[in-house]
Amino acid sequence: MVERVSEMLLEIERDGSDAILRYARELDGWDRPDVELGAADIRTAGDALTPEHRQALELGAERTRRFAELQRAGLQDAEIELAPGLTTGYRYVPVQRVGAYLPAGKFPLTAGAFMTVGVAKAAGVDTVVCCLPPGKNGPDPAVLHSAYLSGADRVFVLGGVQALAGMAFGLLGEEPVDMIVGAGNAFVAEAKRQLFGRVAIDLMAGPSEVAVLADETADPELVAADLLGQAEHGVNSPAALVTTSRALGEAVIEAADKQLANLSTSDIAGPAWHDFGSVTWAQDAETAVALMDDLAPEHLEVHTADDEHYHSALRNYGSIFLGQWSTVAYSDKGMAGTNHVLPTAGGARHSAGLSVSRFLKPLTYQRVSRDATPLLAEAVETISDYEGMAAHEATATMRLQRLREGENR
Ligand code: HSO
Ligand code: ZN
Repeated sequence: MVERVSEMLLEIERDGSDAILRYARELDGWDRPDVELGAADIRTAGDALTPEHRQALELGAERTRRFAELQRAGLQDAEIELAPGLTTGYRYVPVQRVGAYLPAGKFPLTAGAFMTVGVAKAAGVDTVVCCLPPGKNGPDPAVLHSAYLSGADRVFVLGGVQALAGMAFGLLGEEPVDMIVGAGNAFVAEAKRQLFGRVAIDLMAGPSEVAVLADETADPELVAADLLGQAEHGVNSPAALVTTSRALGEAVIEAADKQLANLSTSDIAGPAWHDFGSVTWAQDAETAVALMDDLAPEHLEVHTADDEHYHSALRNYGSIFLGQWSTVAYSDKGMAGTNHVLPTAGGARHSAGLSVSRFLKPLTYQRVSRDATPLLAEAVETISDYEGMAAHEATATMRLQRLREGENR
């Protein structure tokens, strides 16, 4: 697959839009002359949905935007005078062009648009281009409507490697994007990995994960439901329970089996739970925290008598859900406002999920006054001299000379 993707990328870069349209025809079955949707198609996609569905999506778009705005407000430009006449600072500047991939897959995950397009727009990104693969009957209307609600600037009905190539190389009448965000199938992930460097990416997402930390006060049926709720993502989706209560652990195993028997997606959640599920007993709260921090799950639920204790003690997770009333699906679907693009496979040990800050560059500046020159220039002469960098040294020396000559420029 690595080779196939790299061949496709090279070919598309060489042949441009023609190659993209050919792949759209061959791989996506899209045989219209154009892959870009017009403004009217985008605006009216929601007409195919029920009013309740439209309302739910509007709520998700709005909450996700408000949460992103909160984070944006927390990122303040700042300045400090480090020494008399030496002023340094930074200001947050948004990335100009972002490409968002909205997958179709076995489930049309509509909230993906809120998390990528919506958050990029909240950060102030000028242009967000979206690609979504067509299903049997064209693009999914709910995904399209979500893209519309999130403020997508241009939408292409394009999937897979050709979509990522089109965005990164700037084909189809688009300029190249600076960053590609959003998850897709294995080919999309591989294309994203190969394009990284040429463009920035959000993160490399593995199978979706959930972990629950529960004590004897937890409701085993809710815990089991929430574990299966994410096991449903794929047959290799890990779902872990860490509990300080053996009885609770046993009750959850029993409840999960019962629920699986009636779940329409048990062909996915069942194998995931049996092959990648786990129940671990921890002898005390401290051990439970250590086990969880080691796991560093994408989603972490806490169902205990003292959730806030765990909230302050835990350090490694993508997003945490506090108390039995807070379930992962609320964030997944955009209802909680938080981003569901989160690190998997232990990535939470070193990174956080996608947020407005990913689209903002804290650009630094410095302003040195004439009077501050000796302070900087003499030290730079000394250091450059030691390093043998004569041209660097000269930039400092010349300024000291100007100063001595009494120049005011
Ligand atoms: N849990 C997925 C997101 C999602 N799940 C959306 C359902 N809908 C990755 O965080
Ligand atoms: Zn999910």
